[in-house]
Amino acid sequence: MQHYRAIWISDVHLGTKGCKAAHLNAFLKEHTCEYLYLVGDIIDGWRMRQGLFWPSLHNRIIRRFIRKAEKENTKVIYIPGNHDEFLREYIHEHKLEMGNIRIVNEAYHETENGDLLWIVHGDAYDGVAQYHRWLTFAGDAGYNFLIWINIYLNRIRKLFGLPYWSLSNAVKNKVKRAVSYMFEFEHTIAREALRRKTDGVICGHIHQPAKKLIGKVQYYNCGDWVENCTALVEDDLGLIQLLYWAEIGHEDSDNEVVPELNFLGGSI
Ligand SMILES: [Mn+2]
Repeated sequence: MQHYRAIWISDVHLGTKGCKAAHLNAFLKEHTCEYLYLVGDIIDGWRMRQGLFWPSLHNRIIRRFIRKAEKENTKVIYIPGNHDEFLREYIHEHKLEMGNIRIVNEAYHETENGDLLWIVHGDAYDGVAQYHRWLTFAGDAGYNFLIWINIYLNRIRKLFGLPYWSLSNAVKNKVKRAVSYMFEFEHTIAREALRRKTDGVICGHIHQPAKKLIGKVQYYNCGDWVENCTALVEDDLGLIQLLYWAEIGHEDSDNEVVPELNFLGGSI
């Protein structure tokens, strides 16, 4: 059992096949904290509209959140994202409280060493969401498959006297745009954190775990529990670290459902 002052997770996407629920369940079981921030896209309401996928393991995650609030006296702060925006409707006068669980649009957190952090999911600061799917796709086995298809596609094009067309180059261009998209997002958020006179920002949304300095602002991104399985944690001295479940985890949480192909319906 490991204790932290605060834990931040985002982009769990419960209700989708891609959610690494077994890993998250094990992570929550082994960690306690004073503050648990759920930084958006925890429940995927978009996917649920297309037919219900809700294994009991996903229920267990929800029960763990409630259990932490009730039994471990953890203050749970749920900040909805764009995929769980249905919860935003419940936020009257900017907050909804149920015992130790609060639902708010955004929050501020003061670390043990006095730094003020702005906590927000981040979709409001996202210009173009679509490019992201290409980035997750590129590192994938799907990329090799694309190149293979490309060979056959061009044989057909040649048959019809058409010039060579590089599919993989087209994908690479998309990836470049995805990288600049993320750069845009991170800098927009950091600028806003500076405008709000905070020392840093903790967000999610782009499924890209990060802990870095952007100008004068500490930029943290929780990452996700679809691919990266990451969490941000604050220790008792106020030090914030980015944890990768792959590095701290155990093999017994390995029984996972097959993830969905990200590029088909991947949206953030
Ligand atoms: Mn999102």
